Amino acid sequence: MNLTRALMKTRLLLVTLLGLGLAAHTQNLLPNPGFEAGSTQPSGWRLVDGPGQWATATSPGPGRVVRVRGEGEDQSVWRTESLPLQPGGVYALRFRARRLSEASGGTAVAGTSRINRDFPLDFQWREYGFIFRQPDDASSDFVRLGQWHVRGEIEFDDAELLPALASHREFAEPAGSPPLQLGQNEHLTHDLYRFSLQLGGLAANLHRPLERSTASFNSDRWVFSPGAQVVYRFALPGFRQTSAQVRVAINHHVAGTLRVEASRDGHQWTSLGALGATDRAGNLILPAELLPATECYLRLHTPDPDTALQVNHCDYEAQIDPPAPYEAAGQTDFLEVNRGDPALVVNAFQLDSRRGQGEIRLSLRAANTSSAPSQAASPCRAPPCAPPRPPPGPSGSNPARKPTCACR
Ligand SMILES: [Ca+2]
Repeated sequence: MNLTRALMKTRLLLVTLLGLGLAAHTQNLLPNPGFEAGSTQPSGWRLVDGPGQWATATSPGPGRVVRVRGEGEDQSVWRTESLPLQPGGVYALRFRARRLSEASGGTAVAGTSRINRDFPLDFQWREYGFIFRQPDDASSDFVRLGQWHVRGEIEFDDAELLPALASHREFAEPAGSPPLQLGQNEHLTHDLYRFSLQLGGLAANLHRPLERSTASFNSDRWVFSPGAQVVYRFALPGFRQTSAQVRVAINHHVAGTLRVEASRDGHQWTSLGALGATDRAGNLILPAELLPATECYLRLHTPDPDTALQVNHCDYEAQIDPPAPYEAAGQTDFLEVNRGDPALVVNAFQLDSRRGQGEIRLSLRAANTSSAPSQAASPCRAPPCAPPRPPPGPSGSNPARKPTCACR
């Protein structure tokens, strides 16, 4: 298979990282991920909010699964105990799931207590997943798999939570300036830079300009509670932003005001405007005193004690000087280490596919966190490339996950 053609615009690579003479350990952060262990309930998981079942899979399958049952206007979830997730950490959550034959309406829900994504599911076992960035004020959290407003039953198996890394495309020009990075949904065209927020993709709330956040997230929108904030940093080394504007929209409003602010340093904030019950969207212009600048900060903030609103739109646009000598579309790649030497921690990586047809070069930077010296004899192995999604099995079957999954 031609690896270059197999990789999509957003590339995801799964690798095993081995130290010399050391066995590889699983990096899955979830307990009992296949739900096979336990006596009266699956070890490491418990049912909350509503009904469900630890069950044996129907039809040929690899053993036990967890089910949740809904009456159409309720929710029920299986959850782990608290996991030591890193504030601001990037994670990939993956699982297989299906609806049982009588189930209708509603959706499966999956994520942490702060980051959720809905998955409508169908009647065949399929693999689902997404990548997300934990809020910066969440020092620990749990993972949940469940249903919301389903009438009937759905079931889950083979859950996986892996730390992930993001890498953004680098551009060396203009000469003499630090490398310019552009990620997914960032574009540079002549004298214009654009960032168009897309929250419904594989990477959910993670984008290169995201600096920090304490808002929660649901499927394709930021969820603001009292005191929450989301800060973006639009850094364009080598280019001065001479004018800039942002369009922000509230998609759901119950109470409170969304304050939109800008800054040159991320500390001193200047108000651009406020959105709320009557003004749910607006084009806001950065004032002249903040420009020109090579980087601008944007803050969405809900300081009011009575706040409940959601934001699904945030587009930033800046005139730049000098004009870019090229047109550039950003790209973000993701890497997960599924097994490896626990002492070797990958800090950064880069995928380079511009070396010719059919060749992808993966460069890793890893640190040895143990006191013992370590030599990586074969530090990185990319398993064979797999199709974007395994072909669905016959209805009612529970085919085992493919043994390795390289990129999708
Ligand atoms: Ca199982």
